[in-house]
Amino acid sequence: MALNRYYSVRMRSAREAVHISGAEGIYEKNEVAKIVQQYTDRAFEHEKGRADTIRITVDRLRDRPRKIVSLPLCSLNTRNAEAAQKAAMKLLTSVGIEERAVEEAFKALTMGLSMRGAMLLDIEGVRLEPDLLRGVRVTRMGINRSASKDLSRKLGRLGLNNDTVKEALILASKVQKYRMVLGELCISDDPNYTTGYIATRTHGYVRIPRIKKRGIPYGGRAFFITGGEVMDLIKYLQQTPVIISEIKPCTGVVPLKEILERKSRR
Ligand code: PML
Repeated sequence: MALNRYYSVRMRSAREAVHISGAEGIYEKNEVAKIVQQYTDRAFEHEKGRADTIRITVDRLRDRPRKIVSLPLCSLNTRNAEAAQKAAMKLLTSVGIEERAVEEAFKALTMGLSMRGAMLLDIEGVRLEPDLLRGVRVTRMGINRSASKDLSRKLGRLGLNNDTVKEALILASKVQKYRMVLGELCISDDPNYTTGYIATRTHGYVRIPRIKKRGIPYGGRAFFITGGEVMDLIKYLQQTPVIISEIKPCTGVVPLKEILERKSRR
């Protein structure tokens, strides 16, 4: 049997043991050296400061990556954290997640601890991840060349063609592909990055500006999940290679009401 030609490339950088940046993708062998160089440059040039430790891991994938379609992307125009939280609440409860679960997630994500991975909550807000301090890291995801070009073009029209948005959309699309996941809430832990998002299969990837005040150095991700085997979900999130091969529409600001009326088109 021919060897799989895909490699997972992951980077994490830190300064004085404090996390600065991370990146990951799935690439063909002939692209790996160039990507390692790009990730290294990125770690050195990050606005949070120059990294003093950069860890890059390259693993050949045993399984062929599963090709998936991205979530469609749009933005709200929320004015402040209160409006952002209300919008997030409406989006998440509209897919069956209970208010108390969303409240629990906001509480945990804004209490001042940043976990490395995502927290898992059932629809009532009970935490399900085996390691409550580390959470669950989503890895083994990427985008192929033609989809990446298409995504850059679509995001470029919105002034959003940057690694942060691209990588968050790739991650959210992988996560929502698993049926047990009903929704995701993300607040960046970058103190200068105040846009978060909600992702659901019904509404797509909805960017939520001003979800936190500038200067707050914590955040994270919460995945809301419904009945099923949690360990199978964790295995999927951490080990199943997934590659985005098609990009759904990316639109600018859409009123919340319109998003809530939208049914899944995927
Ligand atoms: C992160 O990885 O820090 C979270 C990024 C959230 C991106 C939200 C967006 O601008 O679409």
